[in-house]
Amino acid sequence: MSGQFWDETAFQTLFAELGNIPLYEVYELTRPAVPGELIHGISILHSGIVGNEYFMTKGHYHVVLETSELYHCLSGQGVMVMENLDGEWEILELRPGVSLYVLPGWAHRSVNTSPTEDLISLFAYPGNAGHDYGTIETQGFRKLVINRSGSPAVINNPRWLAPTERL
Ligand code: PAN
Ligand code: ZN
Repeated sequence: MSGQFWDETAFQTLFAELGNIPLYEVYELTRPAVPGELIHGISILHSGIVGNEYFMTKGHYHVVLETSELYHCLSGQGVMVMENLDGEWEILELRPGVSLYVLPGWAHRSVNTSPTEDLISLFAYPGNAGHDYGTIETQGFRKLVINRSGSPAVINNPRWLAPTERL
């Protein structure tokens, strides 16, 4: 996750203090990479803060942009940050019992906004989806979710880089 948080100094300080601790864990049943299969599993995103940014997943597009994903929150509280290559974005709440659909073509990242609890979600996506981490690594998400006086707030990502070329 180095380079993914807005406050890289805070990330490096935490890393130096705690070592290479996992911010999140993913357990999934791998299935053949074909459209008829559903890869599914559980994501456990721990609670914590880097600078004033909540612990979050790295986030990605699917390599096959036409593939979608279903999330169902089992426990905790958080949000799903989503955006597409046309510049649209959306941030939806995750709380126990909420199902959330990530549309084809939308990058997605989950963020744990609880001060104490893990954010635990079940997910399922097509076997052929694949993961493109590079696009988000390079340009980031347009929006960040930060802790402002104890509550989540959405801000523009000051480090967001517009793609020089659109697909
Ligand atoms: C999820 C994610 C999981 C971890 O299974 O892979 O939440 O997030 P990152 O992959 O961004 O590190 C999913 O969206 N699969 O497609
Ligand atoms: Zn995905």
